[in-house]
This record gives sequence, C-alpha cells and structure tokens, in this order.
Amino acid sequence: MTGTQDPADDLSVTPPKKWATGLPAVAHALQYSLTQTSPRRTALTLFNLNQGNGIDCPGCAWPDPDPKHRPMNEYCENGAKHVNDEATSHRITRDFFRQHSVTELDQKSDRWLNQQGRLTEPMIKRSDSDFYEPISWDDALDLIAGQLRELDSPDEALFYTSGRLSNEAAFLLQLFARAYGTNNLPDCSNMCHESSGSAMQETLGIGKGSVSLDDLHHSDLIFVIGQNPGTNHPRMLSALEKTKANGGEVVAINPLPEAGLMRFKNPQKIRGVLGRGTAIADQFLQIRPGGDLALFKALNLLLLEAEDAAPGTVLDHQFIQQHTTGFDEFARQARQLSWDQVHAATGLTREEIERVRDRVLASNSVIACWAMGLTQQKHGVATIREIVNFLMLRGNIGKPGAGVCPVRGHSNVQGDRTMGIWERMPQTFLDALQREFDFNPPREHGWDSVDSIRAMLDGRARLFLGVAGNFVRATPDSDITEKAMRQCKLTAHISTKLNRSHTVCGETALILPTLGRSDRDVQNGIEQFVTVEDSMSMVHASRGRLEPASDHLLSEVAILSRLARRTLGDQPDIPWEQFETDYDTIRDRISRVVPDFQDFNHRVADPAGFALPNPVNRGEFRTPSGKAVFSSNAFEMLEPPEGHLILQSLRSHDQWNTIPYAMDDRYRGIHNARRIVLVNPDDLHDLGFTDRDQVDLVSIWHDGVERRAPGFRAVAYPTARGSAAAYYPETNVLVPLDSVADVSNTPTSKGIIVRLEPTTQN
Ligand SMILES: Nc1nc2c(c(=O)[nH]1)N[C@H]1C(S)=C(S)[C@@H](COP(=O)(O)OP(=O)(O)OC[C@H]3O[C@@H](n4cnc5c(=O)[nH]c(N)nc54)[C@H](O)[C@@H]3O)O[C@H]1N2
Ligand SMILES: Nc1nc2c(c(=O)[nH]1)N[C@H]1C(S)=C(S)[C@@H](COP(=O)(O)OP(=O)(O)OC[C@H]3O[C@@H](n4cnc5c(=O)[nH]c(N)nc54)[C@H](O)[C@@H]3O)O[C@H]1N2
Ligand SMILES: [Mo]
Repeated sequence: MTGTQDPADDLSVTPPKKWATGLPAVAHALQYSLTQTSPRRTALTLFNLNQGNGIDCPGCAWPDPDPKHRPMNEYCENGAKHVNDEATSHRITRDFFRQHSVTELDQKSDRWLNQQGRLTEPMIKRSDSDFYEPISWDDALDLIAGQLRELDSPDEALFYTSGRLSNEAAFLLQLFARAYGTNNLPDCSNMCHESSGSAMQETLGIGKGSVSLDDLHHSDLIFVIGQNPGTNHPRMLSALEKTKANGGEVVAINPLPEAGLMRFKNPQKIRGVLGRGTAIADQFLQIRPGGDLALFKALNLLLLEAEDAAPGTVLDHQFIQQHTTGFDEFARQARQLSWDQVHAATGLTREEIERVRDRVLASNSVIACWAMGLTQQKHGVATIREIVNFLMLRGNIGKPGAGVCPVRGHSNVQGDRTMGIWERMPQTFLDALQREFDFNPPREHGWDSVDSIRAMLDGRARLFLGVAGNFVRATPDSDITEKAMRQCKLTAHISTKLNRSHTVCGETALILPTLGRSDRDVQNGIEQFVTVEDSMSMVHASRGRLEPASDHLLSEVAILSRLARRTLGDQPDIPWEQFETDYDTIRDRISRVVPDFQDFNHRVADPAGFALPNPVNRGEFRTPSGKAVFSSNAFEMLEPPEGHLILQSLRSHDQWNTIPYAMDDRYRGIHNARRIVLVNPDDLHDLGFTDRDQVDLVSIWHDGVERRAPGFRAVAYPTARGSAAAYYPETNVLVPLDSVADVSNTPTSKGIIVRLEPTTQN
C-alpha cells in the first residue's frame, strides 16, 4: 500500500471529553483557517457561510435554519476548517510537479498532499513518464474525448463522483454519461447512505428522510444511532438543544461515548460559553457494534407485548390498517426473538432496553436519526428496515415531530442523487431524459463503486473519470483498489486539491483543476450560482465569493460541458455551450426532467430556497402495493472468532473524509497521532496487550487472505467490549472488497473482524 505514515505521528493521550463545542471549537477553527489563508479571506469566507445570499458550507449536509432565524455565524468549527481548507492561499504550480515525481508523491501522507494547496492548471502524466507536466485545457479534454470514443463499449468507462458536486454539475455529469451510453455512475453514496436508501425505498417508497428541522425541534423523543454529531454534524447539536428546551428527550446508541452525545456547549449562547451547557442524551446505550438490529427487534417485541397486556393502547392500529402491509408476518417473526440473542448481540441488559420502551410509550412523536454506524454494517439494510418497523408500530411516520432522519454526509450528496447520479436510476427518470433530450439512455443498470473496482481489476473498465472525490482512498481493500486503478488506460480527476487518486493512477493520468464552492464563478461576464439540496430536502442557492485560486481554473460545469461536446459532437442535440455560459439554462432543463423542480429558477431565488415534498408526509407510499411495508428481518449479529475484535473505521475530529487536516482527535483525547486503535481496557488485557503497545491490525476473511495494517498503537479506551475503533482511510486496507452490506453492496467499514499482533520491527 502507498501513502506512508505521517511523520508527525507521535501519540499523546488525554482523557476523552465529556462535552462538545463551546469556545475551544471556535478558537480551533480560526487557528486552522489562519494557517491556510489571510485574515481577510478567512473573514470573507466565514461571513458568507450559510447566509441567504452566500456560500453553502461545503462540509456536511445538515440543513440551515430559516434565514429569518439564522444567526450570523451559522457554521461550526469543522465547517469553518473545511471551507478554509478550500480557501487556502497555498498553491500547487507546475514547478511543484517538476520537483516531485509521482513515485515520490505517492510516498507522502494524505495530509501532506492536501496541505500543498490548491491545484492551479491542468496537468498530465504520460504513459512513459513519472512526472506530471502542464497540458492545455483543449489538449486535455481532447485526449479524454478521443479515448472515450475509442473504447469498445461505453460501459468500459466509469464516471465517479462524490456528493460535493452542485446540482447543475451533477445533472450534466449524468446527462453526459448517459448520452455517451452508460449508467456507470458510481458515487460516494455507494459507500455511505446506500443502505438507508435501499431500506427506505423498499419500505416507505422513497429513499430520503421525512423530517424537517422543525420536526426535530418539536419531537418528544429522538434516537441518535451510529452517529458522532459533535464531530461530523456539529450544527445538529443546536437542533437537539432546542428539542431538549422544548421538553423532548434523546436516546443515543453508540459503542463509543462520543462527547457530542453527552453534553453540548453552544458557542452562540452566553450560557453555552460560560456554563455547563446542555445534557444531550437522556439515556446512552453503549451497544456492541452491529447490535442495533437485535436492539430494535427487542424494542419491537416489547411494544407488541405491551399491546398484548393493554390492547388498543400501544400500537397505532389506524396507521397500521390504513397505510401498511406485512404486519402479521412481521409480528409473528418478532415474537421468536430470545433475550439471550439480544444480550449476545447488543451487550445491553433487558432493563436498559425496557427503559427505552418506557420512553417510547410516553412519547407521541419519535424520530430516528442515524449515520454510518448503521449503514456500513453487513446487516445495515435489515437494521434500518427494523427501525422503520419500530416507527410504524406507533404511527411515527408522516406526522409532526416524527419520522426517519438519515443524516447525510457530503453537502450535496442527496441532491446529486435527485439529479440522477445513480447507477440504477428508475426507468421513469430515464424516460424523462429521453423526452427532454431526444436520445435513448441506456436502460441496463451500471456499476456501483465496489463493482467498478471489480470491473477495473478484470479489464472490463479501462477509463476512469473522477469528479470531486478521492476514489482510491474512499474505497475498501486499498491494495486491490490501487491495483485496479493502476490498470486503467486513462484516469482523469476533476479536483480542487491534490490527493491519493492523483498519485495512484492509470497509464496516462490527468489532473483537471476546478473552482471550489467558495470561488466566484463568472461565465460570459455574468456571475453564476449553483444549487444544492440538504439532508432535509431543502434546495437553495450557493454563490462563491472569493477570487478563484488561479486564472486557469474552469468550473465543473464548464469542464463537463466542454468534454461532453468534444466526445459527443452534436449527437444527440444537447446545447452544451449554452449550459456552460448560463446555468439558468441547466436549471430550466432540470425543471422539466426532475420531479418537483418545476419553475426551478424562480423558486430558488428565495434565499430560504424551497422544500421538496416527501410523499410519505401526505400518507403516500410509492411502493408496488401503494402502502408502507412492515418487513420481517431475521436475527443477525457479528460473531468474531476467539481472540478477535470487531473493528470500526471512523473519522477523527480533524479530518474531512479521506483527508486528515491535523493529527488530533480532540474530543477523544488523541493528540499527534492517527495510527492508533481504541480498545476496551479489559479486552486489551484479555488479549495480552497493554496500553500504548505497538500492534499490527490483521483482518480475516473467507478468502483466507490476511490483510494487514502495520504499526498502530493500542490505546485503552472506554469502547464497548469486543470492539475496537481506528481511523479511516488508514484502515481501508483491512476491509475486504467482498465484505459488503446485504442488498446495498456498501463496504462494511464498521464491521471488520481483526486481531491485534505485536508489531515486529524490521
Ligand atoms: N468534520 C467532518 N464532518 C463530516 C465528515 C468528515 O469527514 N468530517 N464526513 C461527512 C460524511 S461523508 C459522512 S457520511 C458523515 C459521517 O458521520 P458519522 O456517521 O457520524 O461518521 P463516522 O466517523 O463514520 O462515525 C460513525 C459513528 O457510528 C458509531 N458506530 C460504529 N459502529 C456502530 C454500530 O454498530 N452501532 C452503532 N449504534 N453505532 C456505531 C461510531 O462509534 C461513530 O460514533 O459525516 C459528514 N460530516
Ligand atoms: N473505511 C471507511 N471507508 C469509507 C468511510 C468510512 O467511514 N470508513 N466512509 C465512506 C463515506 S461515508 C464517504 S462519503 C466516502 C468519501 O469519499 P470521497 O467523497 O470520494 O472523498 P473525499 O475525501 O470527500 O474527497 C476529497 C477530494 O475531493 C476533492 N474536492 C473537494 N472539493 C471539491 C470541489 O468543490 N470540486 C471538485 N471537483 N473536487 C473537490 C478534493 O480534490 C479532495 O481531495 O468515503 C467512504 N469510505
Ligand atoms: Mo459519506
């Protein structure tokens, strides 16, 4: 595996924090920002962040409050770090690439690559060279277009994207791929919330969450499951603070006692800065990884039993009768659960679970929020289906203060899907494309991220175009994935910053530098804006405010339009030139193709944006039966063999996905190190290790291959018994390509079976 250890790796440990945010967070954000850029650019960026006419934070997808009630500083520490990482004054020029060969760059850490600054001009690595050298935009785009035209089949090309792309660019990317002839549109969602989409589509008829911020504020009971909001969605804590102020309760379910789940000090309030802050979780369930399916099956059993004891008082019979199917079979299976199974899978006691049941019975409205702790498990889809069962039993779908809330990652990951970035878009969407653009899009499903790796490995895919992500570090089985990527004839990446996918590349490789969300985007003398959709289906505009990092940058829309025109010519007849110069014309097309976007340009002029309706909230379920579906999910749990642990790969407080910003994980008390593994002190002892021992992580899998991540330090930490935690992407090497969630094909990044071995020095 490439990408050696960061030289700054030098561990020190302090006790984990018991509260999140407050003043230190603000100070940390400013500190990082000022290492990246000038005070003036920092101020310009932060004053415009998440404001009505400003830059949508390129960080997470948490929604913004209504502009009328929006504070001046509606951003968080990590959003501020993230946008200033993009607004950095550091630059990578052609000299940089003259000085560093690709082989040399490949030895640098992910953090180092990112720290070098913004990319400034198109570069090419030719097949006979180990160096990137400048290339003109025309030549670069002609090269890709020529290679695309030469492939034996359009399905030999892959078009990867992350949820960082705007709606406009995403719409063009999928239009280009489909007009070219393939549905190969793998995206980061395949590794992220795909399990949520799969489970909700099947049971509720739509893959999106059903709640608004207002629902959260006024809910009686909110579950926060498999999620670390203090780090990954810090503004969610302000919402939970409001819930609590309104008398609602929170139950947090996590193997780790994450600081943000415990207590929140709101930096926007005097009380938050000076006082003790707000206690978040009324009850914390320290669950064994992968135990959530058993937990919700147990809760459902308890609800059925409560109904038996007092018929007509517990379940919402009207909702079940009128809106659902499958209840009888679900109930029959639910009653087969044994408490031994529940205890083995969850590590929780019956009393703890009964206390949760009592809270549920006392609540008229319940919301379930979740993220990667559920979706990246083998039985993640079944777990989310079971949560839907749980909500439906008491009619907690489609009424105020209740519903499903998958908390999305990338700022526009939900919007990209709405725009058609999916290898399996429904036929109705393809029909709409056909009507609008007069060509016949391919109807066969394309490859998702995992299948794309397989296709590259065995030569079925030979050209990779990546937009706004870092495929080789986001994907599992790093050694295998790197091999797959290197086998491509051509790899090209539209990126803002340097990353591993530029150093692990195909025979010929291109770097196509682009404007970031904070950069001013002027086309034909007219300033353009783009749009995004947040985790709660609010669509709104984002306008870049900063001088672009270089005069040679093109917008994503411009790059994709030019590439499409060069590849396809005028067949089919799509006005790519017009799209490039006037983004309103893209939105006009979106309004005619994508449901619920009618009159898009007009509606998005409102600074608050507009909400996409969720049919579930009208009692409309777009399943084959027209009803919501109670599902029957067999009991499953993770069972590592003797001497092994369940390892989860997660984010530190100082990283954005594949890119570490610093070597700290402040809330967990980890400083100056990333190659660490958190293990329960009793497990550490039982396995014959002591705190700070040097260990290798070795994962086991049915293929008999032992995957190894060498040179970690064990840190005794209060994680659930039998589990361990270490950072992504350093541990991706341990996730077998074939270890995926049932149905969704999402890599099981939170359920890796490993053992620790003493590191042998050589
Ligand atoms: N600052 C910052 N913000 C981000 C990101 C970032 O990298 N940095 N990434 C963005 C993206 S793309 C995403 S998808 C989100 C990710 O947001 P999260 O899902 O919060 O991210 P992870 O760090 O993967 O944390 C997973 C959490 O699930 C818990 N967990 C692990 N296994 C289990 C389990 O079996 N059951 C339960 N109940 N819990 C479990 C872990 O202990 C951890 O608290 O954040 C987004 N926001
Ligand atoms: N083991 C393990 N693996 C995981 C996960 C995990 O929890 N554990 N999480 C998974 C999840 S949830 C996700 S979402 C994926 C994330 O996977 P990706 O989305 O592919 O990765 P990022 O790290 O967000 O991509 C960072 C790169 O995006 C580019 N970029 C940033 N902003 C822009 C922009 O505005 N335009 C363009 N064109 N480029 C830009 C920069 O060049 C930067 O280097 O990883 C997944 N992989
Ligand atoms: Mo994600």
